[in-house]
Amino acid sequence: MTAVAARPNDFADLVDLARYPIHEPHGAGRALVEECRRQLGDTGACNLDGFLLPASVAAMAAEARGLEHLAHRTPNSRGTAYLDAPDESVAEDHPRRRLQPTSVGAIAYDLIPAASPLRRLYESPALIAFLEAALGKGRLYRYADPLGALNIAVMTQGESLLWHFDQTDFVVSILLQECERGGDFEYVPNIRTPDEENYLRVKRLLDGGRSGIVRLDARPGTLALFQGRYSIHRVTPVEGRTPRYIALLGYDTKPGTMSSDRLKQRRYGRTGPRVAGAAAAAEDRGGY
Ligand SMILES: O=C(O)CCC(=O)C(=O)O
Ligand SMILES: [Fe+2]
Repeated sequence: MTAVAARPNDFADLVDLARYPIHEPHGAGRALVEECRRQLGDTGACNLDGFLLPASVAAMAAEARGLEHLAHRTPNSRGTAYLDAPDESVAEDHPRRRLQPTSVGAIAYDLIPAASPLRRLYESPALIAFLEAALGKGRLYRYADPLGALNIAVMTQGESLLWHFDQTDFVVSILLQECERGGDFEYVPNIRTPDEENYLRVKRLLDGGRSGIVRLDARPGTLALFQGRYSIHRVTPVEGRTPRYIALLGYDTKPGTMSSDRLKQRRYGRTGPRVAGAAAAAEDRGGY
């Protein structure tokens, strides 16, 4: 465990600390930490409903709305469940070759203002200390990625995210705004293991089978921990005029982790600062 002191004032106005005493993972928050570990062990996911106080959900959703026009969009893309190029050496209907539609917008970290409450929560050492306790993977570090470390995914009417496995061990997300219908996060717990890809089950799922699918029941303000490397997941098509906003908080067990330039280019449409002004603003915050 780290020796980071609890600093509840980092986010006492943002998080419902009475319900989720995350600033005391070894004290009042001990039972919460144990519950998170149990849920993660059982299903690979843990949902903290009402994690954010209602006023902070509203403030963060309003902030996302104000930044939405800056989101990089990838309309009408297609990808495989493994987020790799399709493998031309296998049969056409093999999961490693199957392309699925996917479409999402992403607001990069460097576009989220210095005074943002979401940024303050993400950059708080006390939040990391809680996540270290809840995930039990030893020390955690925020991503070093100036674009992807913290980002907000925006999905509008008709957009969906393909069935896929993550290339990271876990994701921390906070739903900021839900859409009117659809936009559900669905997953199949542990459909593959480190030793068994289980292509048959993955193929059945890609063919439309519903066996084993669980829906993660998130509401605005829910913090979710999700281990997506072995549990395939997707977001169903968004319906209605209200966009779905979800904040994605990136961590790794090693310091200095960056996403590849290829991934940055695809998700954010660039690999470096957006404009000269953005670079200067980043330096003002002490750089990355
Ligand atoms: O938007 C979501 O709820 C999930 C996002 C996701 O699976 C991902 O970014 O890998
Ligand atoms: Fe994912």
